[in-house]
Amino acid sequence: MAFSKNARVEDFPSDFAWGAATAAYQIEGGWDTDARSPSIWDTFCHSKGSVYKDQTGDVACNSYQLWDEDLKCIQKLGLTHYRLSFSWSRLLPDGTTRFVNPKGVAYYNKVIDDLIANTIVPMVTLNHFDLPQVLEDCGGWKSPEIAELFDSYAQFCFKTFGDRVKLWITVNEPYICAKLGYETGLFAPGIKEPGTSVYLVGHNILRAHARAWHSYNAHFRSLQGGKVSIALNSDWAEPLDPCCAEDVAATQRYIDFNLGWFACPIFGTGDYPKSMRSRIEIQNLELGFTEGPRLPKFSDDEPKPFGTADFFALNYYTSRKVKDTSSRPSELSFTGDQGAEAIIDPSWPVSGVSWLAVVPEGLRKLLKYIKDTCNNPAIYVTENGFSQMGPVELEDVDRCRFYQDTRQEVSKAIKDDGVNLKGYFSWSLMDNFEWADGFSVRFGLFHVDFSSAELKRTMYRSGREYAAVIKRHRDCTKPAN
Ligand code: GBH
Repeated sequence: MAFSKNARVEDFPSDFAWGAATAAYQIEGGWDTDARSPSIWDTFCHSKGSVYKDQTGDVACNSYQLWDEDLKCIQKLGLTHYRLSFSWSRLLPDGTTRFVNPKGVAYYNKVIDDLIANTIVPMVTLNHFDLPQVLEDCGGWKSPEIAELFDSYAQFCFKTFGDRVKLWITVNEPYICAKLGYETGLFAPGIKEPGTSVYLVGHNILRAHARAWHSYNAHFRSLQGGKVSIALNSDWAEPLDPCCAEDVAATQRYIDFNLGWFACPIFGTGDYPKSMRSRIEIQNLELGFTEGPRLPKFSDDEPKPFGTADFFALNYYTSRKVKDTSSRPSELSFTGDQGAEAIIDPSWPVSGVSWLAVVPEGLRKLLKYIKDTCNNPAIYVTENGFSQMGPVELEDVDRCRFYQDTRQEVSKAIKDDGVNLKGYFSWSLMDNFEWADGFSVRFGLFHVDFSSAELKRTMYRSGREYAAVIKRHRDCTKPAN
């Protein structure tokens, strides 16, 4: 019984990827160093009242200078994989390939080379929320031209780093980027245009992603042999009242509006979920909205998203109970279209931030759902983690428990549900700039002392436990000789 919480490492495939993830803006700092131009997050943070205590990522973990310290953290954990993102505006300060910043290229070359020298596999995200501000000034993700610009950036990265990087993520969490950036305005660029821009942005991200995947497929795959996907975040969801047909339908809608929005075009029908099309149509009539279709169509004149992922990249954090609200009158908004209210079950413990109800079994269920609805793809969990708020606890026993429970669920997904799970990346390698929550929320396996100039990294207990798991797994899968 005492060991029931510990997943059997033997249940994980011998080539399982044990990783941790970060994102450029959250860790790098050096926001105006060496020709880097501002991203929308620099602008957002520098405008007062957007982020907790007006904190910024100007310095963050200073990984632009302190990469060696990050590498030590990665080595101490014994990670097999490390997921990082590139800062587009560091590599291409005017957003285009007209000018390449050699210092930016040198920085990422060093990171990648050091990882490979230590037999750590890099997984690179091309854009993790930090769109170059110059491109935002021309319409950003709302502009149709962004797809081509993103494709050029992606091809530049494949060309420059693809001899060594074999796992690519085009865009991180299009759902969050579109909804928080352009619907609620809680994230950069802070635009509040409910019910309209969110779908346009989602659409242009899909177009951009599809172009980049097709470029890789046509021009790089045969030579470089890598894989390209897009990281989709999703809650798991269950009906508030399982006996209520409306709640059951609303739950499916909730998943459709979250995961299906991007997964259906890529892994499913090739189009947006039917429930999205029909709910938006109903709301248009209801609200007398006549200015255009809101949810765009995929054009026949350019690469389509269907089939444009070589694996499924899932970011999972939490779960919700869902209540139908489709007959409630609403304003023009994404949530009104969805016709569903998301509720945190009072029996679920909440970690740090209020949105993060701890539901490890939701991950197992979501993995099974993806297996069943997305044609049994190879899956990486590209993010999953547990936050702390308030006083630092280096002995982070709640986080340890969370990771133990999660590994247990993940091992069941592999062993009992036959999910083709290739790897798991914990969010995050170290405490970092947690977007609108600034430095008040800590997700790290390493603590970062933001009050000291050295930004000292110290392993949490959860980091020690993760290192032990990875080591046990390595020992038990080592070929005998
Ligand atoms: C991921 O987003 C990100 O990829 C990563 O960069 C981030 O650090 C990590 O999660 C932890 O948040 O309830 O209105 O306050 C996960 C998506 C975005 C979900 C923020 C919760 C809070 C919005 N998260 N959101 S709100």
